Amino acid sequence: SSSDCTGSYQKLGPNSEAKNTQWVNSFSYGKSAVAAQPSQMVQGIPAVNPVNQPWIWPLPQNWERGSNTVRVSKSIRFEGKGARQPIVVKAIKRYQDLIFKKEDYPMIPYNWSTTDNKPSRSSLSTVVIDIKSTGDHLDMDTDESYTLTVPVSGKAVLQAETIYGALHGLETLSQLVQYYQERRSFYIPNAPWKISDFPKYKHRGILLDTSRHYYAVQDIEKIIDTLSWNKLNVFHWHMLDSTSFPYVSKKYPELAAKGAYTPRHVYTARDITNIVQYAKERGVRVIPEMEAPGHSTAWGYGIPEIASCLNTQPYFGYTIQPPAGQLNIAHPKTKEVIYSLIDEWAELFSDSFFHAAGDEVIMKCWAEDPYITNHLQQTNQTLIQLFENFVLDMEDHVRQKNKTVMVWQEMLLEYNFTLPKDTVIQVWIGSEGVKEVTEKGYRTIVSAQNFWYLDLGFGRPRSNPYPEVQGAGFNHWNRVYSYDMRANLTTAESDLILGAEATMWGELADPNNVEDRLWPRAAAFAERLWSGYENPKGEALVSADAILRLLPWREHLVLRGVRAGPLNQGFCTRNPL
Ligand code: CP6
Repeated sequence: SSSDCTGSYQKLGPNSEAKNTQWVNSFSYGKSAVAAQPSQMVQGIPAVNPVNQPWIWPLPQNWERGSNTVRVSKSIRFEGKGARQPIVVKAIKRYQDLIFKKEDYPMIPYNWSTTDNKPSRSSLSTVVIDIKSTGDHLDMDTDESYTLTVPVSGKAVLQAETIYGALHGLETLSQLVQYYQERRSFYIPNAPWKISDFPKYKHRGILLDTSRHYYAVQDIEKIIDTLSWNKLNVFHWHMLDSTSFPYVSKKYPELAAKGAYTPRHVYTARDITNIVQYAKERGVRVIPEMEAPGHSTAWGYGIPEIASCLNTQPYFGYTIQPPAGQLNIAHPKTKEVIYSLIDEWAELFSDSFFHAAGDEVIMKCWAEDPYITNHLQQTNQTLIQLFENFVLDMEDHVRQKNKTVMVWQEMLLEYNFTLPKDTVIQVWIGSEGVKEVTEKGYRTIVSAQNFWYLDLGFGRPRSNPYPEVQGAGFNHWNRVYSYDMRANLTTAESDLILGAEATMWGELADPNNVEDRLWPRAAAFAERLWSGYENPKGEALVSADAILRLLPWREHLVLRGVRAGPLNQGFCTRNPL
């Protein structure tokens, strides 16, 4: 029976009788499936009862609903001062389309036949948008909260502190609307609704690597759309790496001229400005990463004197991956170039965060470069001192632009450089790193490679640290969802977690497979970051419940044009029995 689809995610607890029959309003699994729904006990924390969840992804913090069905007018209007703010005007246009995108719902139609909802006589034709603050500034501390009420009759009200909260509210509203196939029209079931929502973590991002493989501007914009639908708010742009230098610098055009894969595989200042604006209109910050001084071979194609061990053959021992080459940290020209690029990016990328990298440098590349060894002798310093000075000067230059500096964990944990306390440390190796960084009192962004490196695909079977999580040896959505980045932290330490980023490194991903790699797994990640590990009542959010919302959410992403991979056999998402 269809219960097998969800049964494998369930941990049968002592209170496994779910008596609530409201489920039929929300899920299309057939009665037998729901009869088997357990209310779960997860490590002593009572879990959210799956039969009481709305079809919203990520799950809102607080929600109440009733038992009336309200028809939604196709000419739904948005009014109020908030609805006239330019970014909101554009969002309304998008959502007027997205709300009614369910006509061809591919699988899982909303299960109306079993609903015990009373039909409301009036229909919803107006949403009042009320936004407290004016302005459109977006950064990590932007208030993203919103409240949404949908009455049985009369106007719906969307209230938010900022336009960005209002955007999230529009997304939630779009998810409340369901298509009724037999009646060929759209309804919101379970009105009246009262939702008051906010994110658990402020920094909720995806890293995209556009150096190993190039992504066209439209490819990037499509990813940004999908981020916003999942209430993710950071696009970490890992634009540069050893393999190609696609940025067309104003001051040093030779870098892209020689370093890009082809003259067309580039990002101009105009492309960047467009992407930053596109993202902002969807509540997404764009944080640039200037990958240096490692992973930077391609800089040397345009300006050879700023590179060490350029294309050394064989590369083994000189770099993590080919081609060999990283920045010559002793050469004055290197600083000149890097500071100019920082100046250009500080303008183009308006965000207050700037990533100064520092990952995976290989000492042998510098230790065998006569330019560097001569310099070390003349200046009477060690290679590590030279490295530290280079890195701290670079970060200082970023700080002078009034930016918060982000770096990879090696800067603190491997080299123990004297980083200012406001530096944000991105952890990528393992969860031990989260403990070490926060113990030292630094703020952190977590990108645990065993769980949130989505470019690595589903395979790579490894020892399974969560045997109770079905399929956790493979990095499928459930494993992504299972990772608790607060593990072993004190409260003070876990308060230093600003959020997390799932990564899409580029060695094995390009625009042809990126959507399948990202979705729906990055949606599972997104719910952890937005909804957290427990709801405000202290009930755990567990995968056995989440799957009941994630299955339809994946279908929904497909409807919106995203090539999201399937979560299970089609059998599990077919029409109800
Ligand atoms: N590129 C850069 C990479 C990686 C890093 N930096 C990476 C390392 C290990 C894995 C995946 C990606 N490809 N510039 C590390 C931050 Cl498993």
